[in-house]
Amino acid sequence: MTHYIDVMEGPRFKKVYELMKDQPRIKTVKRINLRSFYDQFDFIKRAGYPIIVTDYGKGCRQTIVSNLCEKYGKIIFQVRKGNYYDPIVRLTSSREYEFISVMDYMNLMSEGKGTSLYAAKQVIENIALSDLFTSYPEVYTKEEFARPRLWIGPKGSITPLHKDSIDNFIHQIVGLKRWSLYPVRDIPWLYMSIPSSKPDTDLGYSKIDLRNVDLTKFPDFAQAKCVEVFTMPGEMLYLPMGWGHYVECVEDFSIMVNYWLK
Ligand SMILES: O=C(O)CCC(=O)C(=O)O
Repeated sequence: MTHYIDVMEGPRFKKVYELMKDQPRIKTVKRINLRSFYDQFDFIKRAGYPIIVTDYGKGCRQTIVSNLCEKYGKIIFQVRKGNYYDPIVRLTSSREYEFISVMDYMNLMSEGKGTSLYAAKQVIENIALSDLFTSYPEVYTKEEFARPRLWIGPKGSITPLHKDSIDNFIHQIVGLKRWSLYPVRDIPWLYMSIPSSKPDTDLGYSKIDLRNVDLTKFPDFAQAKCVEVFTMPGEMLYLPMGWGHYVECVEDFSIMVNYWLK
């Protein structure tokens, strides 16, 4: 049985699903170095599996925090809070956010007080990538990427289960994140739907709360098989379009920048 026809009918996802529906399963995500990633990218892209680059570049947490406070302290972050994580709420438009200056957010973090606030997906056009110890992946031109996004969060920050509409390059600069990845072939079992605010998209949000899965409500989820992986400081995860993912910060402080294609 296929759930949520809308998500299966996304303009690009439909083709990706046809290509990947018989893709052999993997038990772990392969790790390679940056040179091999660049050399083999055409093949990696066609194969459609996530891959981790081990030497994309570590950052110094203290330097990043002082750069952010001293140079960009007045910029306003829109941080996730409250009902944001409710899988049903996120299919509507009433997610809760708070607006807070970079300086105030970083101060709360260093005092261990901002534990329920996740500065996720921040647009960082005014922040120099070099101040965050990161740079664009060299597999496409800069113009082919959307604006990079910054994700800063304390331990326990999560992003609920969803799929993106485009390939993603995720640079873990500081801290550790756990990724529960679901291959494209399992999307029909993830009870995903297109958010009402974004029709005609390849995005998909799941109704399942992975922190507490209710199999009586979502029985077909039992058929989905997750590949779990941790991203460590200095690593870059290449996540092909259409893979479902649920993400959790598992160390006290995570700093990550991601690069979606346009
Ligand atoms: O790191 C996170 O919390 C979520 C990241 C994510 O979902 C993405 O980059 O697509």
